[in-house]
Amino acid sequence: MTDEIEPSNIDETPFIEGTANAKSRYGRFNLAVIGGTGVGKSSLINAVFGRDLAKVGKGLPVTRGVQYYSDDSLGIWDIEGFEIGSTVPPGEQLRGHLEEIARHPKDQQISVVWYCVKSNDDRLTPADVAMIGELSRARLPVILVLTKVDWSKNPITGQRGVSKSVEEFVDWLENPVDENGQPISIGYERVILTSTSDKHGKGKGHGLGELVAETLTLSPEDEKDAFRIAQRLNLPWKRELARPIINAATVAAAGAAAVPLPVADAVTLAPIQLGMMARISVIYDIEMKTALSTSALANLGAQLAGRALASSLIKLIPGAGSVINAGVAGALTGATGEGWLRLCEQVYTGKIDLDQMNEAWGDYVPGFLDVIRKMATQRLGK
Ligand SMILES: Nc1nc2c(ncn2[C@@H]2O[C@H](COP(=O)(O)OP(=O)(O)OP(=O)(O)O)[C@@H](O)[C@H]2O)c(=O)[nH]1
Ligand SMILES: [Mg+2]
Repeated sequence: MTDEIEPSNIDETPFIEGTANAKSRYGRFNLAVIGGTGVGKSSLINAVFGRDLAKVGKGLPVTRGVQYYSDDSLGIWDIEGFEIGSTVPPGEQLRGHLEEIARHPKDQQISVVWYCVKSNDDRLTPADVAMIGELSRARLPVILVLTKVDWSKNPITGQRGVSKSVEEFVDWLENPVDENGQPISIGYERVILTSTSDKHGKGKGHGLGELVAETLTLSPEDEKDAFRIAQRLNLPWKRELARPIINAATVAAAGAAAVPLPVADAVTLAPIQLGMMARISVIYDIEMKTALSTSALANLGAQLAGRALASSLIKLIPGAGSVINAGVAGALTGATGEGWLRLCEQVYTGKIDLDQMNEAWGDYVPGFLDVIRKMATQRLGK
Protein backbone atom coordinates (compact mmCIF):
# COMPACT_ATOMS: atom_id res chain seq x y z
CA MET A 1 0.00 0.00 0.00
CA THR A 2 1.34 3.44 -0.86
CA ASP A 3 0.15 6.67 0.66
CA GLU A 4 -1.40 7.69 -2.67
CA ILE A 5 -4.98 8.87 -2.61
CA GLU A 6 -7.34 6.30 -4.01
CA PRO A 7 -9.85 7.98 -6.30
CA SER A 8 -12.47 5.73 -4.75
CA ASN A 9 -11.85 7.56 -1.46
CA ILE A 10 -12.89 10.84 -3.03
CA ASP A 11 -16.47 11.81 -2.43
CA GLU A 12 -18.06 12.74 -5.75
CA THR A 13 -20.97 14.61 -4.19
CA PRO A 14 -19.36 18.08 -4.55
CA PHE A 15 -19.17 17.55 -8.32
CA ILE A 16 -22.82 16.50 -8.53
CA GLU A 17 -23.94 19.40 -6.34
CA GLY A 18 -21.67 21.84 -8.14
CA THR A 19 -23.22 20.79 -11.46
CA ALA A 20 -26.77 21.26 -10.21
CA ASN A 21 -25.90 24.65 -8.66
CA ALA A 22 -24.20 25.89 -11.79
CA LYS A 23 -27.09 24.81 -14.02
CA SER A 24 -29.64 26.56 -11.88
CA ARG A 25 -27.47 29.62 -11.47
CA TYR A 26 -26.80 30.07 -15.18
CA GLY A 27 -30.32 29.10 -16.18
CA ARG A 28 -31.54 28.86 -19.72
CA PHE A 29 -31.41 31.23 -22.66
CA ASN A 30 -34.64 31.28 -24.66
CA LEU A 31 -34.61 32.37 -28.26
CA ALA A 32 -37.65 32.78 -30.48
CA VAL A 33 -37.02 32.11 -34.15
CA ILE A 34 -39.75 33.26 -36.47
CA GLY A 35 -39.92 32.82 -40.21
CA GLY A 36 -41.59 31.09 -43.11
CA THR A 37 -41.08 27.45 -43.99
CA GLY A 38 -37.66 26.78 -45.44
CA VAL A 39 -36.12 30.20 -44.74
CA GLY A 40 -33.31 28.45 -42.89
CA LYS A 41 -34.30 28.70 -39.22
CA SER A 42 -33.13 25.23 -38.25
CA SER A 43 -29.87 25.62 -40.15
CA LEU A 44 -29.17 28.87 -38.30
CA ILE A 45 -29.88 27.31 -34.92
CA ASN A 46 -27.59 24.39 -35.71
CA ALA A 47 -24.82 26.69 -36.84
CA VAL A 48 -24.96 28.92 -33.76
CA PHE A 49 -25.78 26.41 -31.03
CA GLY A 50 -24.23 23.29 -32.49
CA ARG A 51 -27.23 21.13 -31.95
CA ASP A 52 -30.57 20.41 -33.47
CA LEU A 53 -32.87 20.63 -30.50
CA ALA A 54 -35.73 19.42 -32.63
CA LYS A 55 -33.85 16.12 -32.70
CA VAL A 56 -32.00 16.01 -29.39
CA GLY A 57 -33.93 18.29 -27.04
CA LYS A 58 -37.23 17.90 -25.30
CA GLY A 59 -40.06 18.95 -27.57
CA LEU A 60 -43.29 20.50 -26.49
CA PRO A 61 -46.01 20.99 -29.09
CA VAL A 62 -47.49 24.27 -27.97
CA THR A 63 -50.07 25.26 -30.48
CA ARG A 64 -50.38 25.15 -34.24
CA GLY A 65 -47.31 26.76 -35.76
CA VAL A 66 -45.45 27.01 -32.44
CA GLN A 67 -43.01 24.50 -30.98
CA TYR A 68 -40.80 24.71 -27.94
CA TYR A 69 -37.61 22.70 -27.71
CA SER A 70 -35.15 22.80 -24.86
CA ASP A 71 -32.20 21.32 -23.07
CA ASP A 72 -30.39 22.64 -19.99
CA SER A 73 -28.96 25.88 -21.32
CA LEU A 74 -31.11 26.56 -24.38
CA GLY A 75 -34.76 26.88 -25.21
CA ILE A 76 -36.02 27.53 -28.73
CA TRP A 77 -39.44 28.83 -29.62
CA ASP A 78 -39.80 27.83 -33.25
CA ILE A 79 -42.60 29.96 -34.66
CA GLU A 80 -43.91 29.61 -38.19
CA GLY A 81 -44.24 32.74 -40.24
CA PHE A 82 -47.64 33.90 -41.34
CA GLU A 83 -49.48 31.51 -43.58
CA ILE A 84 -51.21 33.05 -46.51
CA GLY A 85 -54.86 32.07 -46.42
CA SER A 86 -55.14 32.18 -42.64
CA THR A 87 -58.36 33.81 -41.47
CA VAL A 88 -56.74 35.54 -38.50
CA PRO A 89 -54.69 38.67 -39.31
CA PRO A 90 -50.92 38.10 -38.86
CA GLY A 91 -50.41 40.52 -35.97
CA GLU A 92 -53.32 39.05 -34.08
CA GLN A 93 -52.14 35.51 -34.69
CA LEU A 94 -48.68 36.27 -33.32
CA ARG A 95 -50.17 38.14 -30.34
CA GLY A 96 -52.09 34.96 -29.53
CA HIS A 97 -48.85 32.97 -29.65
CA LEU A 98 -47.07 35.48 -27.39
CA GLU A 99 -49.92 35.38 -24.88
CA GLU A 100 -49.71 31.61 -24.84
CA ILE A 101 -45.93 31.75 -24.30
CA ALA A 102 -46.36 34.28 -21.49
CA ARG A 103 -48.41 31.67 -19.59
CA HIS A 104 -45.41 29.32 -19.56
CA PRO A 105 -42.93 29.14 -16.65
CA LYS A 106 -40.38 31.86 -16.15
CA ASP A 107 -37.47 29.74 -17.40
CA GLN A 108 -39.15 29.51 -20.82
CA GLN A 109 -39.70 33.21 -21.44
CA ILE A 110 -38.23 34.68 -24.62
CA SER A 111 -35.06 36.75 -24.29
CA VAL A 112 -34.34 37.66 -27.91
CA VAL A 113 -36.12 37.15 -31.25
CA TRP A 114 -34.57 36.32 -34.59
CA TYR A 115 -37.09 37.34 -37.21
CA CYS A 116 -35.91 35.50 -40.31
CA VAL A 117 -36.52 36.61 -43.87
CA LYS A 118 -34.93 35.20 -47.03
CA SER A 119 -32.46 37.70 -48.41
CA ASN A 120 -33.70 37.19 -51.94
CA ASP A 121 -37.14 38.44 -50.98
CA ASP A 122 -37.01 42.03 -52.01
CA ARG A 123 -39.17 43.47 -49.29
CA LEU A 124 -40.91 42.86 -46.00
CA THR A 125 -44.53 41.92 -46.42
CA PRO A 126 -47.29 43.77 -44.54
CA ALA A 127 -47.60 40.57 -42.49
CA ASP A 128 -43.94 40.84 -41.48
CA VAL A 129 -44.40 44.47 -40.48
CA ALA A 130 -47.49 43.64 -38.41
CA MET A 131 -45.75 40.74 -36.68
CA ILE A 132 -42.57 42.67 -35.88
CA GLY A 133 -44.84 45.41 -34.52
CA GLU A 134 -46.40 42.91 -32.10
CA LEU A 135 -42.99 41.75 -30.95
CA SER A 136 -41.80 45.24 -30.26
CA ARG A 137 -45.03 46.09 -28.40
CA ALA A 138 -44.32 43.03 -26.27
CA ARG A 139 -40.92 44.69 -25.59
CA LEU A 140 -39.00 41.82 -27.13
CA PRO A 141 -35.69 42.74 -28.77
CA VAL A 142 -35.87 41.71 -32.43
CA ILE A 143 -32.97 41.05 -34.77
CA LEU A 144 -34.03 41.00 -38.38
CA VAL A 145 -32.01 38.15 -39.84
CA LEU A 146 -31.64 37.98 -43.60
CA THR A 147 -30.97 34.34 -44.39
CA LYS A 148 -29.31 32.47 -47.24
CA VAL A 149 -27.34 35.49 -48.35
CA ASP A 150 -25.17 34.62 -51.32
CA TRP A 151 -21.73 36.17 -50.99
CA SER A 152 -20.20 35.83 -54.38
CA LYS A 153 -16.99 37.13 -55.86
CA ASN A 154 -17.17 40.20 -57.99
CA PRO A 155 -15.60 39.05 -61.28
CA ILE A 156 -13.79 42.38 -61.71
CA THR A 157 -12.62 43.36 -58.23
CA GLY A 158 -12.39 39.79 -56.90
CA GLN A 159 -14.03 40.99 -53.68
CA ARG A 160 -16.85 39.10 -52.08
CA GLY A 161 -20.10 40.91 -51.83
CA VAL A 162 -23.84 40.55 -51.92
CA SER A 163 -26.01 41.12 -54.92
CA LYS A 164 -27.35 44.54 -55.81
CA SER A 165 -30.88 43.49 -54.89
CA VAL A 166 -29.79 42.36 -51.41
CA GLU A 167 -27.97 45.67 -50.99
CA GLU A 168 -31.13 47.52 -51.91
CA PHE A 169 -33.18 45.43 -49.52
CA VAL A 170 -30.73 46.23 -46.71
CA ASP A 171 -30.79 49.94 -47.58
CA TRP A 172 -34.58 49.90 -47.39
CA LEU A 173 -34.48 47.98 -44.08
CA GLU A 174 -32.10 50.52 -42.61
CA ASN A 175 -34.36 53.39 -43.59
CA PRO A 176 -37.77 51.91 -44.29
CA VAL A 177 -40.31 54.02 -46.12
CA ASP A 178 -43.89 53.38 -47.18
CA GLU A 179 -45.18 53.46 -50.76
CA ASN A 180 -45.36 57.26 -50.57
CA GLY A 181 -41.74 57.50 -49.51
CA GLN A 182 -42.66 58.44 -45.93
CA PRO A 183 -40.33 57.00 -43.26
CA ILE A 184 -41.91 54.23 -41.22
CA SER A 185 -40.71 52.60 -38.06
CA ILE A 186 -40.79 48.82 -37.90
CA GLY A 187 -39.43 47.92 -34.49
CA TYR A 188 -36.39 45.70 -35.02
CA GLU A 189 -33.10 46.62 -33.43
CA ARG A 190 -30.67 45.41 -36.05
CA VAL A 191 -30.43 43.86 -39.49
CA ILE A 192 -27.91 41.07 -39.89
CA LEU A 193 -27.02 39.27 -43.11
CA THR A 194 -26.30 35.58 -42.68
CA SER A 195 -25.73 32.34 -44.45
CA THR A 196 -24.99 28.93 -43.02
CA SER A 197 -23.43 27.57 -46.18
CA ASP A 198 -22.83 28.62 -49.75
CA LYS A 199 -25.24 27.72 -52.50
CA HIS A 200 -23.49 24.37 -52.93
CA GLY A 201 -24.22 23.54 -49.30
CA LYS A 202 -20.55 24.02 -48.35
CA GLY A 203 -18.53 26.53 -46.39
CA LYS A 204 -18.73 27.79 -42.84
CA GLY A 205 -21.32 30.46 -43.25
CA HIS A 206 -21.29 34.19 -42.92
CA GLY A 207 -22.47 36.79 -40.46
CA LEU A 208 -22.86 34.28 -37.65
CA GLY A 209 -20.26 35.92 -35.41
CA GLU A 210 -22.10 39.20 -35.78
CA LEU A 211 -25.39 37.46 -35.03
CA VAL A 212 -24.12 36.00 -31.74
CA ALA A 213 -22.48 39.29 -30.74
CA GLU A 214 -25.72 41.20 -31.32
CA THR A 215 -27.81 38.54 -29.61
CA LEU A 216 -25.59 38.83 -26.55
CA THR A 217 -25.85 42.62 -26.59
CA LEU A 218 -29.65 42.55 -26.76
CA SER A 219 -30.04 39.78 -24.23
CA PRO A 220 -31.27 40.80 -20.76
CA GLU A 221 -28.40 41.07 -18.29
CA ASP A 222 -29.34 37.98 -16.29
CA GLU A 223 -29.62 35.80 -19.41
CA LYS A 224 -26.26 36.71 -20.89
CA ASP A 225 -24.26 33.97 -19.20
CA ALA A 226 -26.80 31.37 -20.27
CA PHE A 227 -26.40 32.59 -23.84
CA ARG A 228 -22.61 32.48 -23.59
CA ILE A 229 -22.94 28.87 -22.49
CA ALA A 230 -25.60 27.87 -25.02
CA GLN A 231 -23.84 29.23 -28.10
CA ARG A 232 -20.87 27.46 -29.61
CA LEU A 233 -19.20 30.00 -31.88
CA ASN A 234 -17.34 32.11 -29.36
CA LEU A 235 -14.86 30.16 -27.25
CA PRO A 236 -13.28 33.15 -25.43
CA TRP A 237 -16.64 33.92 -23.79
CA LYS A 238 -16.54 30.53 -22.13
CA ARG A 239 -12.99 31.04 -20.98
CA GLU A 240 -14.00 34.38 -19.47
CA LEU A 241 -16.70 32.62 -17.48
CA ALA A 242 -14.38 29.86 -16.33
CA ARG A 243 -11.41 31.95 -15.16
CA PRO A 244 -13.11 33.59 -12.14
CA ILE A 245 -14.26 30.14 -11.02
CA ILE A 246 -10.68 28.90 -11.07
CA ASN A 247 -9.51 32.00 -9.22
CA ALA A 248 -12.18 31.61 -6.54
CA ALA A 249 -11.25 27.95 -6.04
CA THR A 250 -7.56 28.88 -5.84
CA VAL A 251 -8.33 31.35 -3.06
CA ALA A 252 -10.57 28.85 -1.27
CA ALA A 253 -7.87 26.15 -1.43
CA ALA A 254 -5.25 28.55 -0.09
CA GLY A 255 -7.65 29.36 2.74
CA ALA A 256 -8.17 25.69 3.48
CA ALA A 257 -4.41 25.30 3.84
CA ALA A 258 -3.87 28.48 5.89
CA VAL A 259 -2.74 26.08 8.56
CA PRO A 260 -0.49 23.83 6.44
CA LEU A 261 -1.94 20.38 5.73
CA PRO A 262 0.00 17.16 5.95
CA VAL A 263 0.49 15.87 2.39
CA ALA A 264 -1.44 12.78 3.40
CA ASP A 265 -4.48 15.02 3.98
CA ALA A 266 -4.40 16.53 0.49
CA VAL A 267 -7.80 14.96 -0.13
CA THR A 268 -9.28 17.78 2.00
CA LEU A 269 -8.85 19.95 -1.10
CA ALA A 270 -10.84 17.59 -3.32
CA PRO A 271 -14.32 19.10 -2.67
CA ILE A 272 -13.06 22.55 -3.71
CA GLN A 273 -11.53 21.12 -6.86
CA LEU A 274 -14.54 19.00 -7.75
CA GLY A 275 -16.91 21.94 -7.31
CA MET A 276 -14.69 23.99 -9.61
CA MET A 277 -14.48 21.25 -12.23
CA ALA A 278 -18.25 20.80 -12.17
CA ARG A 279 -18.89 24.47 -12.87
CA ILE A 280 -16.40 24.51 -15.70
CA SER A 281 -17.94 21.44 -17.29
CA VAL A 282 -21.35 23.16 -17.18
CA ILE A 283 -19.88 26.18 -18.99
CA TYR A 284 -18.62 23.92 -21.76
CA ASP A 285 -21.82 21.90 -21.78
CA ILE A 286 -19.71 18.77 -21.48
CA GLU A 287 -22.65 16.55 -20.61
CA MET A 288 -24.38 17.53 -23.81
CA LYS A 289 -21.18 17.26 -25.83
CA THR A 290 -20.31 13.80 -24.59
CA ALA A 291 -23.66 12.34 -23.61
CA LEU A 292 -22.04 11.39 -20.28
CA SER A 293 -24.21 11.57 -17.18
CA THR A 294 -23.34 13.91 -14.33
CA SER A 295 -22.27 10.94 -12.25
CA ALA A 296 -19.99 9.61 -15.00
CA LEU A 297 -18.36 13.03 -15.24
CA ALA A 298 -18.15 13.26 -11.45
CA ASN A 299 -16.30 9.97 -11.51
CA LEU A 300 -13.90 11.25 -14.12
CA GLY A 301 -13.37 14.45 -12.13
CA ALA A 302 -12.67 12.44 -8.99
CA GLN A 303 -10.16 10.26 -10.84
CA LEU A 304 -8.30 13.30 -12.10
CA ALA A 305 -8.46 15.17 -8.79
CA GLY A 306 -7.24 12.01 -7.06
CA ARG A 307 -4.26 11.81 -9.37
CA ALA A 308 -3.53 15.53 -9.02
CA LEU A 309 -3.63 15.31 -5.22
CA ALA A 310 -1.42 12.24 -5.07
CA SER A 311 1.48 12.82 -2.73
CA SER A 312 4.04 11.72 -5.31
CA LEU A 313 2.92 14.59 -7.51
CA ILE A 314 2.67 17.13 -4.73
CA LYS A 315 6.20 16.36 -3.61
CA LEU A 316 7.44 17.35 -7.06
CA ILE A 317 6.12 20.86 -6.60
CA PRO A 318 8.65 23.33 -5.23
CA GLY A 319 7.58 24.66 -1.86
CA ALA A 320 5.84 21.46 -0.87
CA GLY A 321 7.55 19.20 1.58
CA SER A 322 5.85 17.10 4.18
CA VAL A 323 3.11 19.73 4.30
CA ILE A 324 0.96 21.62 1.81
CA ASN A 325 1.01 25.32 2.58
CA ALA A 326 -1.45 27.93 1.29
CA GLY A 327 0.69 28.72 -1.76
CA VAL A 328 1.02 25.11 -2.82
CA ALA A 329 -2.67 24.37 -2.22
CA GLY A 330 -3.66 27.40 -4.29
CA ALA A 331 -1.22 26.63 -7.07
CA LEU A 332 -2.26 23.01 -7.24
CA THR A 333 -5.92 23.94 -7.41
CA GLY A 334 -5.37 26.70 -9.96
CA ALA A 335 -3.36 24.33 -12.10
CA THR A 336 -5.96 21.59 -11.81
CA GLY A 337 -8.56 24.12 -12.92
CA GLU A 338 -6.46 25.17 -15.92
CA GLY A 339 -5.85 21.53 -16.82
CA TRP A 340 -9.57 20.75 -16.62
CA LEU A 341 -10.39 23.88 -18.60
CA ARG A 342 -8.06 22.75 -21.39
CA LEU A 343 -9.55 19.29 -21.32
CA CYS A 344 -13.06 20.75 -21.55
CA GLU A 345 -12.02 23.01 -24.43
CA GLN A 346 -10.58 20.09 -26.33
CA VAL A 347 -13.70 18.04 -25.82
CA TYR A 348 -15.79 21.04 -26.77
CA THR A 349 -13.90 21.70 -29.98
CA GLY A 350 -14.03 18.01 -30.86
CA LYS A 351 -10.29 17.41 -30.47
CA ILE A 352 -10.96 14.77 -27.86
CA ASP A 353 -13.90 12.49 -27.85
CA LEU A 354 -14.80 12.06 -24.20
CA ASP A 355 -16.86 8.99 -25.05
CA GLN A 356 -13.66 7.28 -25.98
CA MET A 357 -11.87 9.01 -23.19
CA ASN A 358 -14.16 7.48 -20.64
CA GLU A 359 -12.71 4.12 -21.58
CA ALA A 360 -9.24 5.31 -22.37
CA TRP A 361 -8.89 8.19 -19.91
CA GLY A 362 -5.98 6.45 -18.27
CA ASP A 363 -3.93 7.16 -21.38
CA TYR A 364 -4.74 10.82 -21.08
CA VAL A 365 -4.03 11.21 -17.37
CA PRO A 366 -0.24 11.38 -17.58
CA GLY A 367 -0.50 14.35 -19.94
CA PHE A 368 -3.03 16.00 -17.67
CA LEU A 369 -0.74 15.57 -14.68
CA ASP A 370 2.16 16.91 -16.63
CA VAL A 371 0.16 20.06 -17.35
CA ILE A 372 -0.73 20.42 -13.69
CA ARG A 373 2.81 19.93 -12.52
CA LYS A 374 4.23 22.46 -14.98
CA MET A 375 1.58 25.02 -14.22
CA ALA A 376 1.81 24.66 -10.48
CA THR A 377 5.57 25.10 -10.74
CA GLN A 378 5.11 28.18 -12.89
CA ARG A 379 2.55 29.73 -10.59
CA LEU A 380 4.77 29.31 -7.58
CA GLY A 381 7.75 30.59 -9.52
CA LYS A 382 6.06 33.94 -10.20
N1 LIG B 1 -27.67 28.16 -49.95
C1 LIG B 1 -28.09 28.09 -48.68
N2 LIG B 1 -29.02 27.16 -48.33
C2 LIG B 1 -29.45 27.14 -47.05
C3 LIG B 1 -28.95 28.08 -46.10
N3 LIG B 1 -29.55 27.82 -44.90
C4 LIG B 1 -30.40 26.80 -45.11
N4 LIG B 1 -30.34 26.36 -46.39
C5 LIG B 1 -31.12 25.26 -46.99
O1 LIG B 1 -32.50 25.61 -46.99
C6 LIG B 1 -33.31 24.50 -46.67
C7 LIG B 1 -34.24 24.82 -45.50
O2 LIG B 1 -33.47 25.09 -44.36
P1 LIG B 1 -34.02 24.87 -42.87
O3 LIG B 1 -32.95 25.33 -41.99
O4 LIG B 1 -34.55 23.51 -42.71
O5 LIG B 1 -35.23 25.89 -42.87
P2 LIG B 1 -36.38 26.06 -41.77
O6 LIG B 1 -36.71 27.50 -41.76
O7 LIG B 1 -36.00 25.45 -40.50
O8 LIG B 1 -37.57 25.25 -42.43
P3 LIG B 1 -38.88 24.65 -41.72
O9 LIG B 1 -38.50 24.10 -40.41
O10 LIG B 1 -39.29 23.59 -42.70
O11 LIG B 1 -39.86 25.76 -41.65
C8 LIG B 1 -32.37 23.35 -46.40
O12 LIG B 1 -32.28 22.57 -47.56
C9 LIG B 1 -31.04 24.02 -46.12
O13 LIG B 1 -29.95 23.22 -46.48
C10 LIG B 1 -27.96 29.05 -46.52
O14 LIG B 1 -27.47 29.89 -45.77
N5 LIG B 1 -27.59 29.01 -47.82
MG1 LIG C 1 -36.98 24.09 -39.17
